[in-house]
Amino acid sequence: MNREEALAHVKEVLPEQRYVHTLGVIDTAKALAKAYGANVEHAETAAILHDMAKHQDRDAMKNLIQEENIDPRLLLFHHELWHAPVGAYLAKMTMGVESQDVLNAIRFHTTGRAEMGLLEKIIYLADSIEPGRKFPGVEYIREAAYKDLDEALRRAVKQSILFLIEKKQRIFPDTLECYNDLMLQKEKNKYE
Ligand code: DGI
Ligand code: FE
Ligand code: FE
Repeated sequence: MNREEALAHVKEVLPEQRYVHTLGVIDTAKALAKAYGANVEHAETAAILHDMAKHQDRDAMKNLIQEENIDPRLLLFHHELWHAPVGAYLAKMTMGVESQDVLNAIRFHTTGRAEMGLLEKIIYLADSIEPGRKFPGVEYIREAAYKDLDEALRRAVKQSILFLIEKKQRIFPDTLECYNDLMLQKEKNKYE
């Protein structure tokens, strides 16, 4: 599956607004990949496909998580989290994506996790700051994006956790582990 076919597929399965968001994530992810020396083609593939499962049927996603031995804790949390691991599964099974880096970037783009790889960080951040994103605090994250990837990520994860607390939603363990790990790296750097 080449880039054009993948893009045509997501255009087909996503509403216009989500497709436009995806185009923004592609541009931002490619720019970040260039800035930080990541594989630009991998960044582009992950960006194109990151939300491919966003509009999948909820029961179908639930069944897939159960049948394919995807992290069962997901089913105890908000269904918004499901499209990321389900997207990674579909990218592999229906789009022929083989790169584990690309699959992990799709899988963890919503929650993050501890010890994220470079491509995972880039896709998480691109999803958060693409030009269509308008939430309060997005400028503060954008300011750091091309200067200090981890600092930008800390700001983005913090914003996401604060948003969930405001909405009185539970926070998925990977999200908290992502935040803790980024803070630990910062503390380590301070004392080095
Ligand atoms: O798919 P997008 O809208 O582009 O962005 P996304 O994949 O980051 O999904 C964002 C949604 O996921 C948003 O509604 C908040 C929700 N979310 C992210 N982390 C958590 C979460 N929801 C819960 N309950 N817990 C989390 O840790
Ligand atoms: Fe998403
Ligand atoms: Fe997205």
